[in-house]
Amino acid sequence: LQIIHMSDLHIGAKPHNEPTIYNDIIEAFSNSVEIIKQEKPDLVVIAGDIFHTPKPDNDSLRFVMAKFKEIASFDIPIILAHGEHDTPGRRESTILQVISSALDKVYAPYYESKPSSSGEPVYGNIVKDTWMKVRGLNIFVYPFKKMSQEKRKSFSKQLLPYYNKFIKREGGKSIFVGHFSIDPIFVYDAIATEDDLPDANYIALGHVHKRHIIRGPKYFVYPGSLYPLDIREAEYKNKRGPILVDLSSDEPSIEEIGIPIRSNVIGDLEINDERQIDKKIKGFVEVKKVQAGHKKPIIYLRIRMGKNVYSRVVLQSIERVGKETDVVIIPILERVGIKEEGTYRISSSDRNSLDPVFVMVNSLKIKEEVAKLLIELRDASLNENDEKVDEILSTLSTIAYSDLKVWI
Ligand SMILES: [Mn+2]
Repeated sequence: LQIIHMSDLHIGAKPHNEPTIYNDIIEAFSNSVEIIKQEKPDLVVIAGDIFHTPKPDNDSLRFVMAKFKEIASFDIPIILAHGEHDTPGRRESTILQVISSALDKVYAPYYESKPSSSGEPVYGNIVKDTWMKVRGLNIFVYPFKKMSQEKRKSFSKQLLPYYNKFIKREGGKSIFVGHFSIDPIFVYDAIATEDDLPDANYIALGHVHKRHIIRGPKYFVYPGSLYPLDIREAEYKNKRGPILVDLSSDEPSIEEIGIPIRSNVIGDLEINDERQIDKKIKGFVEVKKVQAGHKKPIIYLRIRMGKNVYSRVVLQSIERVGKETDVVIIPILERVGIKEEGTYRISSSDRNSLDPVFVMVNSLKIKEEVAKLLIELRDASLNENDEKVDEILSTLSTIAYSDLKVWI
């Protein structure tokens, strides 16, 4: 009993509007499908964020459907879990539901909330609705819903305990598939802890873009993003590609299958004099190009600009050098040494920089209280909770009013 587990493909993403990355992401999935055709597992599980957006471009959609058809032609079923990127905010069919209704052997379990008349717990029904049996294996797909962080947490607290009842009652082998982060793997938006995870033989997770493989007491894996989507992910030195899980014996065996990925490198340069920019950048790029071998690298170039250097001049230089060396250079500009003029820097190694509240407070110079409300407002509107939207708007206007009073 073998499973290929992947997640966070983000097909259709075009970070920094860079076609090379768009194509690389597609190629990475293509190569993974070749591995699937070689290994011929009993099942393929993709644990969310197959697409980068709920309505992917037609080329991405056509490509994914062709690849799924190829896999299905080997009589291998595909289980798709929904992630935050491929689930629409409105109540409408999801792209994964569309695909699964069009293709044989492709399943995308989805829980549609039904009004409960009695107010009785419906969690048992949710588990039942999103539970599948394929080749004797029980597959539980945790439902993904666009909800606020708090709601997601209380939902998981109530729903997760139900899985063990079903797992025990059914017996045999079982896997649990979910798209969420857990404490302590990724604390910031965790909705549960490792202890809360069901006692399935294997737990196929998605959402965390850095690879994590945990072999016992619970066996769970975050395969991570298939291709680095930004400078932060370019720093992850893990293998990329499918995870091959063998459930034949008591303890699952977990194997990483690497696929070739273009090297994504990070460079740091400090520029204080505009006259030497081209030479400096070119020298750096040439070295990285040689190190990368046969396939030209993608270079995330972090440039610390001195006081008298114009960002426009730096960007023009990068464009020139990129063309000349035929290398994709993604500039990340930071201003140094003029803090007093009101500029700021967010270091990517700073854990806090992942926190949207921190980013908003520092970049927009707003109160923490307001930043939190704005994030809640976004969640409420995604969730189409009109009541909550009104409530937040009225709170915001009160805060703004009391702020104004200080100035009047
Ligand atoms: Mn993702």
